Amino acid sequence: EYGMEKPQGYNVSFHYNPHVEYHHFGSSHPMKPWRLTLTKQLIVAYGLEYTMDLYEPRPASFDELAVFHDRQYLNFLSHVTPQNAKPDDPAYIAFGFGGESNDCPVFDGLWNYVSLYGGASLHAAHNLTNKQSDIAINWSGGLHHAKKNVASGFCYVNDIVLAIQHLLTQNQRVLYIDIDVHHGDGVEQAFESTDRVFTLSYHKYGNDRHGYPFFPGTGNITETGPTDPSNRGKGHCLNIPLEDGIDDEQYKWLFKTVTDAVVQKYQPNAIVLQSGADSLGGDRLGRFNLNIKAHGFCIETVKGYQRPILVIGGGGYTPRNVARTWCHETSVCVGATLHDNLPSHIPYIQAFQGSENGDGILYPDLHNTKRHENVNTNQKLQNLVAKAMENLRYLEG
Ligand code: TV7
Ligand code: CA
Ligand code: ZN
Repeated sequence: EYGMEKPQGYNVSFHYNPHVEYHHFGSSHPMKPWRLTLTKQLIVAYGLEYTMDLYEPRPASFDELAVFHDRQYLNFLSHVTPQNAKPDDPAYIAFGFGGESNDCPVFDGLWNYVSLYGGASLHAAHNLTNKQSDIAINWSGGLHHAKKNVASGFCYVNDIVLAIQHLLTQNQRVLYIDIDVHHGDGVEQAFESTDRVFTLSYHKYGNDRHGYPFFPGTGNITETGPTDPSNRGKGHCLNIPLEDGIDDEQYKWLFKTVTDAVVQKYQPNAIVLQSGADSLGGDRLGRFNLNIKAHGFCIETVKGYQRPILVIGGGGYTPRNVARTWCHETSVCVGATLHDNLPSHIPYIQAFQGSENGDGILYPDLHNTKRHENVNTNQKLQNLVAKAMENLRYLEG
């Protein structure tokens, strides 16, 4: 009778334009767009492409990006090339380029790159508002540091802000959750004066032994948005600052306790989840000790809230583990279980072979306390949760 019923599944869509892969920030730069090639290859090798609607979105237009960004800034972004760039030009510095760190280099095809990842997040957001998808995925997006007229921390255009702005046309309240190891400052700032977006970021916070703050240097527990009670955004932001080496059990407990409370109190109509993979153990820039399944637990938890979800990428600087994590999380979205042995027909299989690279398996052990000793005690995390709950009391009015 009911045996042939379609299982209660989710409509998942995957938004990806493979042209993003062909862009290079420079050989020594940690941001490697080809991590997306590896990710797509794992997804295809596991057969996950047949479980989702696949889209190859067009690049976003100047006007679509101008919904958030300043036109002068976009003018600069759309015309600057490595050949015509003038690093001493005050506009160049003001727009976040140059400086000694060279976090945001001018590279060939920059405008194409930013419009491709921006277009993919916008297309994914449209699929949610059209109700064509329950979960829409864009692993090429999640560039949370970009401001309306400044590039910052490898981010030029803020695809997340643009996607949330679109979601707000059909949803009264949007919850933004950010598990990248860095603070999601650009998204927080963009929506600091509205109560229609709640931003929640988990990140490393604090100074290193030389006294340099971990980038971008903001996101302490005390930072809850504007303090003026007449500002509608007051209290609609929560930051969870963490120290080096946090492990799976601690992170899972913390994530579930705090996020459950935010969802219960804020009652969002849609959720945007930035799933930066630099919070994994073994990341080139990260400081945590998380394994892939603990990172994926956050996606599982958010899926359990049964709201439309936009899942986007972000950081992630050890490409083989970025690919593993985002492949695993794609499987979580569609509700599939993957075998730990990688399928053999992966074009860049060498990237995943050898004891250093994870021995041909999907879920290698990334916990390494020699690399990052865990200085988060359970007591400190309990205090943090208590402060977070205190901050949330503002939502009760
Ligand atoms: C979302 N960390 C982005 C994260 C952005 C982090 C930073 C680098 C870095 C840049 C390079 C490079 C690097 C090995 C690492 C304060 C400074 C840093 C003095 C030199 N290698 C995301 C941005 C962060 C660029 N920036 O959240 C070219 O690391 O810490 C900083 C800024 C300025 C002064 N300098 C140190 O994950 C996508 N940058 C190699 C080449
Ligand atoms: Ca974060
Ligand atoms: Zn990051």
